[in-house]
Amino acid sequence: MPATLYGIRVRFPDLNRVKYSKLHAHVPCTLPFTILPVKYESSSLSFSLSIYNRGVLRSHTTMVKAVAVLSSSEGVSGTIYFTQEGDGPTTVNGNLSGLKPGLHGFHVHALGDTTNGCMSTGPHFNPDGKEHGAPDDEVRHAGDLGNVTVGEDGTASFTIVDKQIPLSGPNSIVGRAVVVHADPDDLGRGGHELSKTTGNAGGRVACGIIGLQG
Ligand SMILES: [Cu+2]
Ligand SMILES: [Zn+2]
Repeated sequence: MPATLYGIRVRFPDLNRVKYSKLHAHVPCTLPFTILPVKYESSSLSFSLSIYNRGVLRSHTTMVKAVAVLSSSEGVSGTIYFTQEGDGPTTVNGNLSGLKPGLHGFHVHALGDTTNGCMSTGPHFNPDGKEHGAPDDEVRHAGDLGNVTVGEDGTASFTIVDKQIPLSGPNSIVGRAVVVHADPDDLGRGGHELSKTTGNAGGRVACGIIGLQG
């Protein structure tokens, strides 16, 4: 049964006011919803979108973006971007350089504290008190993002989509840190005494604090 959308209201946090635009044509959509193309006029990439049907709020979506700039005394650098739409998974897009080729453990650690370099970022972010694991394991730390693969030129570009690292709410990773390790993460399967806590991924070669991005 087609419904009719009478308006779309978009809230831009950076403008601190509500913009309202009426659709001049009745737009048929199939319940529950068809996502309509909306032209975002804001330079901000964080926004919320509310869709009303006859004055009743029918859909509400927020987009949150965050970024971490990684650096280290060992010549490793990179930028990691995070985006989350509504309560969906978080997409992680990263670029790293200055690393040795091969696999490197890549985690969200609990603290955004770099007063003692990457050492003070705490353990893997683990709000549920679980053991270390692989990203697709039932038993894992929320911060367990597995490994990134570095090529012969020392760089890595990667995309990770994960459901356990939200950018808002009680388990938000904003204000925590991303850490790149010297060695591969064994994903809890290595049989080493550290496998179930850190994946035996070795030293912390670079890290960056995850901060909100406009
Ligand atoms: Cu780590
Ligand atoms: Zn872990």
